Amino acid sequence: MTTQTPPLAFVIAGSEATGGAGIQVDLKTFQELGVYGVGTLTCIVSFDPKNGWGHRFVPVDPQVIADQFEAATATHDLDVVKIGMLGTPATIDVVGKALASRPWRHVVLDPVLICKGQEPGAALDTDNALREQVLPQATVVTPNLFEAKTLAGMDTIESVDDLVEAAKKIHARLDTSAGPRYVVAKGGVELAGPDAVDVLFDGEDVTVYSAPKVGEERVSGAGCTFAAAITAELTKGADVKAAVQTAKDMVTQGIQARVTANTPFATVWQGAYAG
Ligand code: PXL
Repeated sequence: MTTQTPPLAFVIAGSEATGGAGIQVDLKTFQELGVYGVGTLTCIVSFDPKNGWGHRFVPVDPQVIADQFEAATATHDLDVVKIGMLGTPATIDVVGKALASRPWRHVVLDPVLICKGQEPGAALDTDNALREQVLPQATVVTPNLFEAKTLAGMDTIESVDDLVEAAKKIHARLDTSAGPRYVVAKGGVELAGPDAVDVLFDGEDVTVYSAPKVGEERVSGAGCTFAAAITAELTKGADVKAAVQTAKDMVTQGIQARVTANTPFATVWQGAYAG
């Protein structure tokens, strides 16, 4: 009998009960790319079908988050982690401290800033906590257009040049003393033009990734799939440039094969990725 150790990736994220976003997507993406997934749950989001599919949001107790992190990291030697939805300053505090308690080869941050079910007053506190406690620890950050505007402090992003400027501004907030840091700013369907454009800034060079848009509608789970695919590829030893290309390919194919449902939006099918 041979024993085989697959590559192991860790994700700290929320549950989205329909299977279309959050940690469900992260673990599916890891599996699709041949990576064994280990997950710590931060919150539970249940859309409300009686109420316009609004987000019902319940945070996991901070001590329970710390306990999950302890169990996961004591069981496995994990050196690559993806951070998804955190949701409250208390969650950000416990995750920020847990991250800082040990070294990582890569911390991939999908800076999920808002969830419709949260109190509006809490959003600014949450944004600030994320910016102060988690963002500096990230090696790769994957903001969408809205998150890029917020994190860069820009009013508008209307062109690929603006997107590059945002990526550079966000890069300036990362801790480059410990090694190279990367920002992947995603244009998505909201950035005008025929193509879905993403830009990678590594502190020196800009790489532009482009693929024809698949429709003009947002598809749920694209951001989660993208960051999770980067995480899986980095776990397997890819460099960041190549990991982003694989993630882009997987999301494009997953949107082409999207899963329609009773929600007003479709979701990415990770299983469509042909490699
Ligand atoms: O797609 C962003 C996202 C991430 N994580 C969770 C979510 C959502 C959006 O609904 O619910 C848990």
